[in-house]
Amino acid sequence: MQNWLTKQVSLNPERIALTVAEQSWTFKELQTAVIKIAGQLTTLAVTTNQRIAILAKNTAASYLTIMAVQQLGIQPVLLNFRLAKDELQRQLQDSHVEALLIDDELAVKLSEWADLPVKIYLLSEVRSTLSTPVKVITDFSESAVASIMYTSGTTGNPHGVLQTFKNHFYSAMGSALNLGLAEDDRWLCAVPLFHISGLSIMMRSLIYGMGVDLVGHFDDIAVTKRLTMEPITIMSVVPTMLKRLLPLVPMTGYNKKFRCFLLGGGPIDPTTLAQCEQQNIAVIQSYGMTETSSQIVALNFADARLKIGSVGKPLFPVQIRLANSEQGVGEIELQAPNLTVGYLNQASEFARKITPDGWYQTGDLGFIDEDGFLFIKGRRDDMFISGGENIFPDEVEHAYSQYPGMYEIAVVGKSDNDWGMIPVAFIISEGELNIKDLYEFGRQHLAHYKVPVEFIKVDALPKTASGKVQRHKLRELL
Ligand code: S0N
Ligand code: AMP
Ligand code: MG
Ligand code: MG
Repeated sequence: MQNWLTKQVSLNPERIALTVAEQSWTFKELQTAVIKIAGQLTTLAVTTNQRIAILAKNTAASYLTIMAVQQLGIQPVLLNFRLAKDELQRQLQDSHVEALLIDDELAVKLSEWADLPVKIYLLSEVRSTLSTPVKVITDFSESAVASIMYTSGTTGNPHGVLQTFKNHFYSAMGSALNLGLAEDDRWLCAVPLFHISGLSIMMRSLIYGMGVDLVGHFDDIAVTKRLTMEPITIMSVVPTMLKRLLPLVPMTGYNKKFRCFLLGGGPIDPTTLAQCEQQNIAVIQSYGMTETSSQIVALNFADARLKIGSVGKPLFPVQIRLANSEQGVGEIELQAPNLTVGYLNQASEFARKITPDGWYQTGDLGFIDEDGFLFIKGRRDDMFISGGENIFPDEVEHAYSQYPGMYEIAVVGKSDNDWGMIPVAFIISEGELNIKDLYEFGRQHLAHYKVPVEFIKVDALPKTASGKVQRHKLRELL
């Protein structure tokens, strides 16, 4: 296919492509700004490598820079700014990047990150560089990698998910064939661009010719104001965001053009969904993952009220099946053109998740009702989700295994009204460990959302005959 930005400029040059606070860019203006940044990156000679890492908040500068990198045929590696330095370092090493672009909104962390094994540039530095004239790529080849995002696994080591242009295209198609497209659609993006929840909005914008309203920080009051005052039609949310927004919905609802919240990224409680129904707020629940470049299963407008709690039916390009289903619940497996082509430099890790007959094993458990609607029923492994961020207990336990005096630690998720789940640790230690020190240690080595909020001292951990900790028994204790 022709470069989507070039194509969109030829189709809809004057349409609004991006709005950030009070500033807007048409597709033509967006292209001009993006090509300028592409030229500045070229001057800085960071464009000789196949990949460039970006660590950013949702700012106009980062949005334009991700696009600029793609326009040069380079793969942006999108990093989560909430990660600790150790975690970022592992991802930078795994992806073999040489340059890291950091958004100025994160400049306060610069001294902490200064010794990361890469050359660091602030986006303002890029912006003040002379722009070399550049040729952008003419085609977005289907097999070319458009973006890379890291996800962890049960073993705790991160995998770089390769998202191709084909993956993004089919993901956007699946979404549009379900939600429909309105010519004046404008999608509010408060979910991070470093997650597929956020980046998929940018990619849909290029494919649909749709406006994006980019929000830098999720502030529930400010977002409510935007949803009310601006002609925004759709907003992607994780459950934590929806729960914060609900009490603030104005009596008269949002602006007249508002169509729905697209909800995903983790399980939601039935009470919140019932409340949305009562308040007449349309919520389209969806199920997807980084490996599928966003949702693969979603409700539609007609069924959203009838099948509350379900994540819907597989989108047009997607097939799912349940494996080893006991009493109707089994692991969700899928085939789809938006499934990643694999993990960067870790082909065998990905191959392990593909069945002999070619289906991808998600690790999620589900149930399909008599009408074909999917209900998510937890995980095959111990992963749990806090505010849309995945937490793998092994990773947290591994970090703490280095802690002086710690004999054993087992981490499980405890349900929490705001975050969905929060991490709690059971520990066996030599003598009393200082809780504050334990907490601070975690914050040094792990993203803050992964740090246990409670450390419970025990004499023994429940184990199987083979010595594996029985986390379900610990969860029962909570
Ligand atoms: C929920 C968010 C916005 C909360 O962050 P907030 O309020 O901005 O926090 P800060 O002000 O930055 O910090 C305040 C304190 O809160 C801690 N904190 C921040 N986040 C979390 C968290 N998740 N869990 C626990 N604590 C958290 C901070 O650490 C800070 O504390 P201190 O000072 O002690 O450090 C934010 O977490 C957020 O943006 N979450 C969303 C992440 C997300 O988008 N996840 C989705 C990932 N999955 C996918 O992308 C696949 C599914 C998908 O594609 C999709 C998903 C949703 C909707 C649509 C789709 C789609 O298919 O298109
Ligand atoms: P990520 O790897 O960060 O993209 O997260 C994807 C995971 O989030 C999935 O494998 C599921 O475990 C979980 N997830 C996504 N959507 C839902 C949903 N609607 N209900 C329950 N879990 C979900
Ligand atoms: Mg994942
Ligand atoms: Mg906040």
